[in-house]
Amino acid sequence: MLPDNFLWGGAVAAHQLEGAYREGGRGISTSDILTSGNAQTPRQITDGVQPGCYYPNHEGIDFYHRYPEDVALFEEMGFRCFRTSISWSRIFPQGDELEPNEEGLAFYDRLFDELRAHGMEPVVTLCHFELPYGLAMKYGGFRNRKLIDFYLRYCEAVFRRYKDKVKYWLLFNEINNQTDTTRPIYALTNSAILFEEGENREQVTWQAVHHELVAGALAVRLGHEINPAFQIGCMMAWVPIYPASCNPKDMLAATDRMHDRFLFTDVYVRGHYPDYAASMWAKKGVHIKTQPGDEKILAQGTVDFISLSYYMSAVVDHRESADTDAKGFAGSVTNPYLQYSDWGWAIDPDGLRYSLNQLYERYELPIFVVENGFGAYDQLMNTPGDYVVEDDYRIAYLRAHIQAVKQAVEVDRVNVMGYTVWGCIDVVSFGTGEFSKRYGFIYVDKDDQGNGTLQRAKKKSFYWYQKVIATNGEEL
Ligand code: BGP
Repeated sequence: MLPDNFLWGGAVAAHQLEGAYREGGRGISTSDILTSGNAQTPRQITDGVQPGCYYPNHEGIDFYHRYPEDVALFEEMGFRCFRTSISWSRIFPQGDELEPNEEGLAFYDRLFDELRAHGMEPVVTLCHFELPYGLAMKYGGFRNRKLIDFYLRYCEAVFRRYKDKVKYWLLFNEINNQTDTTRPIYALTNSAILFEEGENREQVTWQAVHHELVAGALAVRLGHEINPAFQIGCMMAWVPIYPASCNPKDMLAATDRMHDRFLFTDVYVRGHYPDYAASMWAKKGVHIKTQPGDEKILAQGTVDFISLSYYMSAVVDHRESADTDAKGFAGSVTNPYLQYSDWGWAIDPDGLRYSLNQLYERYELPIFVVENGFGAYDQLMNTPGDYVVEDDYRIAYLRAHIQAVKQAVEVDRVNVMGYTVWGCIDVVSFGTGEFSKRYGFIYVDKDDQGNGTLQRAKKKSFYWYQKVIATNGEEL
């Protein structure tokens, strides 16, 4: 059995659903300059907001105005928690102001009050893929150490304001995405960095990572000073990397690639860089500039829990000749034992159980699965009844993954705090900017060009998840 206080719910991020991108004094954020793309064409980063370009996040699903209706639907499903993020540029429009924007703060007061009134614990990501664009333009993003102060000023403002409304906080969403320096969207969304022509991307990225780890540790300390009951966690994109064969060289290659992930959790949980960091950086030709006192900061600001997103696994083959262009995940070869989604993501529920075990064995800290879900093209039914989409494929994916969480808890004794389904209501896809890559239990009438009434309607999975929560995961 899962514990009675298991945090069932759903997850979203401000920039993917709020819309109202210039309302309430909000400044432009790094996600506002991303056009829409699709499975073949990547999203473009434009030079500021350009006339004539389509930016799907500007409207999102207009959650900013419609949240009461959505929160009522979440309550109907029985959510015990709801994970969203605060849009940093609603609070500090340019990022470097001395005082926060009251209108922005007031919006989240209303949202968190609404959630609590409907029985949901807010789980809040401080920085989910959007930083004030001003910080990118004026300071070069997190490559600049000054960003630590701006981040802390922002954290302090929201920690104090929502001290009695929010208990669970996440520092930086999927902080490890940026280790893939081949895709500039990650540097932009993780760190407000726009790469310059010819610069050493690894150097810039790992320096930014250091600043973010220091900023995160300081935020943990600050948060605990403001309210000792705060639970503050890191947030990782967790993709377990399997060896392509039992050739020990593949095993070593997999271990090596996992270091890109473990480095972050090692620092967050143990409070210091692991020894392998030095060889990783040396291999990449990276030299991290630190300041006296950084070590102490990291040691004193360790997290209370680990949170992660889990969608897929990947496979590494040590041979340079291997076809690593397979599917979904950079540098991965195809896994013949798994099925893939329409976007090439390997469907692997056992990989979730495996990951929970790996992390728990290593750290013995509670783990929160704050993202898991199935992006798919949904077909509206010709004659809708109680629901408008028969999404049995989504139910099958979620059922298998929840089963995996249960086995991890019940059989392997991993301490899992909760599980929130990504995109519990249809939102703009982060990776492609499409709207037709849908994850929701709730359908939103909108297409890839931005047309639609934005009306909400239930899918079959809505009723399924309602039953899952009502039985605390016993009926899947
Ligand atoms: C994670 C992000 C989310 C999200 C999700 C699904 O990387 O934290 O913001 O959108 O993945 O990805 P996508 O929208 O690209 O399908």
